[in-house]
Amino acid sequence: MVVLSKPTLNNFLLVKSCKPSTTLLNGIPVVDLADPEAKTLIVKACKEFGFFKVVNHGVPLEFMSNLENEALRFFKKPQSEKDRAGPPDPFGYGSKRIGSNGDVGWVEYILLNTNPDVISNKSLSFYRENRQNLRSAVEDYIAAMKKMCCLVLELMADGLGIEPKNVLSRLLKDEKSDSCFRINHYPPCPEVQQAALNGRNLLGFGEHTDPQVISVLRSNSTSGLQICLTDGTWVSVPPDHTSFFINVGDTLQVLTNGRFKSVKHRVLADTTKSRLSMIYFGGPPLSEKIVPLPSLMLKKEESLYKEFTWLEYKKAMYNSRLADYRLGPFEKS
Ligand code: GA4
Repeated sequence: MVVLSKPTLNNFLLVKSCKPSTTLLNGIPVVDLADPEAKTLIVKACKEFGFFKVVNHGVPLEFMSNLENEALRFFKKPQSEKDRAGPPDPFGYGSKRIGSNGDVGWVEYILLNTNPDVISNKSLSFYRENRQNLRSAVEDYIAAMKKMCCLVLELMADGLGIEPKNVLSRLLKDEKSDSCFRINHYPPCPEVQQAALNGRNLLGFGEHTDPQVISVLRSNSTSGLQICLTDGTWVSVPPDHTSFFINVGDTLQVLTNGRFKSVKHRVLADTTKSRLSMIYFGGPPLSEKIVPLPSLMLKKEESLYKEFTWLEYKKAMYNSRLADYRLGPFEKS
């Protein structure tokens, strides 16, 4: 039994209900990784949405459901046991609080860093408290996500017509790559109905962009994910437990000098069904300078951003609220 103490709706973020338009609902780009046109479709999707769905990815469904089942086993544990892997520092188990600057959501989660050399104490204690099965399921899954992200980044470079092929993927392949992995569990929230009656939705995870280069999300079949289009409209993304969803992160926006936009997204809570999502965030090494890729820049094109390292960006990010426009202070005026 999941014990997230009863929400008093005032304590949680409520957002105005929005009816997504059906035409846009079906308009989320889908990329078949085996399609020879994949590189072109990826670039188009990154420019127009900062978001796309990946099919024909070669990751067996069983592989994803194995981790999903292991994760559910963890979230079903008594609260006191889960709390032993928290509070997040930022890694470890967390419930309702997101980050350390006052953001909350109707969610419990586990956040892990992926580099075995610099694995945090909280990640270690999470693994220690849990069955070996969970650790190997997480590690195998992360390895598969890293591989898929690198393939997507290589197709991206190809689609952008830049060289070398690994100009983006090397950031994740680097042994010091600062990537992380998150499993979010959104328990059903009956009080959502009450909020809906008042024309409001309850947030599972508030709007934000991902700070890293690229993120890949897989969820069960419960809806909730919404993305914000460039015109500011929010649209619901129909869940698909067999596919992956790719997000452009802030770092990739800078690397492409704004050609690709990091996508604002959020998750709404559900009345009856629980949602489980797993997200791999591919990040560069801490010392990496985040500047537009020289091979992409046109003659006389200037960077839209001041120079910064991933470490500097991370420091700023931990001082920010979830919904902040984190790239703002790094833009050239
Ligand atoms: C959003 C994307 C990832 O989930 C995350 C989040 C991180 C955290 O939960 O610790 C942050 C958030 C995320 C950006 C702003 C800060 C930090 C919570 C928060 C309020 C793991 C990440 O890398 O940045």
